[in-house]
Amino acid sequence: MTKITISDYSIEKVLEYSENRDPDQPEFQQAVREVMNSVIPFVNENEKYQFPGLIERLIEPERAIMFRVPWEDDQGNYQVNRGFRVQFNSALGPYKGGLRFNPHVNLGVIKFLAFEQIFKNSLTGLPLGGGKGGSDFNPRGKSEAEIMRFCQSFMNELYRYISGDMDVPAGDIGVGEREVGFLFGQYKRLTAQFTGVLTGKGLAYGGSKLRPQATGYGLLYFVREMLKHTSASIEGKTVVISGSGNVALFACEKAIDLGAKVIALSDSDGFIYDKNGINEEKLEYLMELKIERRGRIKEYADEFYCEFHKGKPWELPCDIALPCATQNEIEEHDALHLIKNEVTCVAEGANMPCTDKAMKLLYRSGINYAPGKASNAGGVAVSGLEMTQNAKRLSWSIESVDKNLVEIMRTIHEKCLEYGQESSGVDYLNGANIAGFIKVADAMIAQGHV
Ligand code: NDP
Ligand code: 2IT
Repeated sequence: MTKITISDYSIEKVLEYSENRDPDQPEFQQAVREVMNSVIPFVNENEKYQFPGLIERLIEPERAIMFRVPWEDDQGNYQVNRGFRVQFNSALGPYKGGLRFNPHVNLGVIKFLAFEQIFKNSLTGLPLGGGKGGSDFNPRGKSEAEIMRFCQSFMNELYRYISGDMDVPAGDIGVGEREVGFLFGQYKRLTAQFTGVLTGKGLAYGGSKLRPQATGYGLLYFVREMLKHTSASIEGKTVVISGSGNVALFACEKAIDLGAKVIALSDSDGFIYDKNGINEEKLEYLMELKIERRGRIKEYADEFYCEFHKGKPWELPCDIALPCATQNEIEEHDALHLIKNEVTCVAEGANMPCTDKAMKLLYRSGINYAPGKASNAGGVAVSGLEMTQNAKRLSWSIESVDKNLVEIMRTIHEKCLEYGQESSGVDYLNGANIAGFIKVADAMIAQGHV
């Protein structure tokens, strides 16, 4: 096994070390590469961070839990899925991060998400460590009863490893308010404790106002800051959004609210292209379609006589592109289409939706590009506010949560400028990675070699 010596930090050495340890985790290696490309040059220039073992600890989860999730489907068949919780870093606070239920989930995917979460949570300024979990369970087509049985079985194992002061999960792909409700119910039954052990809860039992909206709204607040910095505004801009889940729909709502024209949304079947723009009435239909009925995006095209196409929406001309579906959904050829069509801003609602090559192409073409750990941090930020409200047994008003969210997104933007301002523009990736790293590294150094 290669060892990294402090006198010899190089990006290549660190990546070789990481890849040798987990060669079968491409998404995790991609996330490590993306962070280390910013952090290692910074460490080399700042002696304080040349602390023995710091980088090795940073890329090694404190704990990774894997467990069996047996459940029974509606036909009486026994099913078995795999559950995960990666508790990556608790230097800043209890592990915090969502749960993803999706057939593509494996240990490497959860590790990439938990790793990204460390820096994102650091950027929020709140006392949150980084973690993530989930299962390869596919919720698509499952009945409500099956979802509940699955969630209960998942929690039968997970409850041993979480608590309001230790690890606080929330939602992510395939896990929304319904699933959080079932998970919370089972946790309460197993422990007889009513605590803020999960966020994204329903309003009736400890959820925060605006938590469902927070990631999408926060994304648009961040985009507003990016455009303001170049003396531009969202008003009148054409926006393409991928996905039509929690993040995408509320990003769409806030974009419309701020005067933009949203012409596309998607799901894993394809995308709708509505030349006239999605208005409030159509958005109401979409919320009912995707959140209540869990239907397919194509039904929107049938309802409002617009185009539906298979594939991804990145060939559509737009000013602002907001990938809000999943990792690596903008590949090199997609980025080339966006550049050809003169997109001016790409901000990530999803986690790591751009491949390495796509990201570099966008940045080098002078496009205002924001990485998810900065631009989608609004969701976990309001989760942090939910934890505070739960601890105080209080519920804040919409106005109060929104004001906090706006301020947190503005501050994250400022931190990106502090470490990412270049003569040619803002390198938001470097800015976010370095600002996120500094706080975590300071805490890790102070707490010793643990
Ligand atoms: P949802 O499950 O609510 O929605 C996911 C959306 O993305 C659906 O429209 C889904 O389509 C689509 N999608 C999922 N996988 C694929 C795929 N492989 N190809 C094409 N489309 C796909 O999840 P969220 O909206 O919560 O999450 C979306 C992204 O945002 C994820 O990357 C998540 O990690 C990130 N994120 C979420 C936060 C949150 O608070 N929820 C916070 C910060 C980031 P279909 O219905 O067909 O599967
Ligand atoms: O990726 C994310 O930041 C989330 N899925 C939200 C995590 C949270 O704890 O609210």
